[in-house]
Amino acid sequence: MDNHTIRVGVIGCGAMGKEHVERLTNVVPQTKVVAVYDYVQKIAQEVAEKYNATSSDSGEALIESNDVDAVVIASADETHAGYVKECLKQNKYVFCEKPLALTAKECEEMMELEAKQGHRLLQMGFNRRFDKGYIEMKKAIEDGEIGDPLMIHSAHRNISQASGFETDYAITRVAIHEIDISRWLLGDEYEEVQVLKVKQSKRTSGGWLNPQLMMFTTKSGQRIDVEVQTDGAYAYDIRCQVIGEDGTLDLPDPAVVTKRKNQQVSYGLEDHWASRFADSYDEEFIEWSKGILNDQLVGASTWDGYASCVTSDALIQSRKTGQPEKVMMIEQAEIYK
Ligand code: ISE
Repeated sequence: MDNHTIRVGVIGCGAMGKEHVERLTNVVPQTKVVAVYDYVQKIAQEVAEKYNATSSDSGEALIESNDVDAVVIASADETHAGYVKECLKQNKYVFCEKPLALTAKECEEMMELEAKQGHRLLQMGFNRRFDKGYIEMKKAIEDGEIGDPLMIHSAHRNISQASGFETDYAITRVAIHEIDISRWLLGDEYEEVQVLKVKQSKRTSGGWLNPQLMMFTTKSGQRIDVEVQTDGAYAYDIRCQVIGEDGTLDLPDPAVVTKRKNQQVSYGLEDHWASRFADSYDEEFIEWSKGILNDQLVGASTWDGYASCVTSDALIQSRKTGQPEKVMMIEQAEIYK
């Protein structure tokens, strides 16, 4: 790595991985994709050819390569932990899509490795922290504009899912964004979580539970409700309303023209997360590259990945028991404070 260009290797060339390769090449000024890997070799070779990169023989070979300064992990969820640990052992910067791992124990191992290296090396793919709307809400909260925040009402609605979707994914792949953004907005950790039963939608295309209603209580007693519709919703629609002592804050819809016609006012909504949050995905990588060059990452950390993993586990447990479940976390290491 020279002072200006970070040579990046991307593991996983599915839809998300390809989009990241594109933005690391054409949007982020300080990065260049030099290597890619996908378990489907043909896909990796096509991407490598298009972006003038090398197609690596394995994820481990890509991480080890002396030509790669930093790694982006956008492969299948169950492969994240192994690749992250490899990067941390080698003191390489790494960007990991959610979830960070499938078990809290693996996140703990990662935090140990990172602490040994003595500085933050990992940024999680919690892109909403870079969305203009959420940033403005956080600032308003921190500036005391609505007094003490008391609760959050939120909704995460999807039109459809890729095949193979399962009930747990509503937590580990979908609500995980609300798990992260709510604790980020409120600056607090969770005490207890619960999944409440709700009448099921006929518009679900598979056998998984949809919708699900999730409740969170923070350490200071704030309550958060998250309605999760993973299939059959009218649009990709993300709602977030923070209720404070002195006022409320609403997440804005993306800027679009409103139409007045036939005695009605209307405006369009997005159909997919990639377009709804496109700007925030760009921004998270721009900030990641600056963080690497200054050795000071600002996005969500391994600790945040761990917190979302422990919270997901407690929610899954609550769905099974029908009871509220405690969120039990270890002590936070110095490098995340
Ligand atoms: C996807 O992985 C996301 O991150 C989206 O925000 C979520 O809405 C979608 O359901 C997930 O599959």
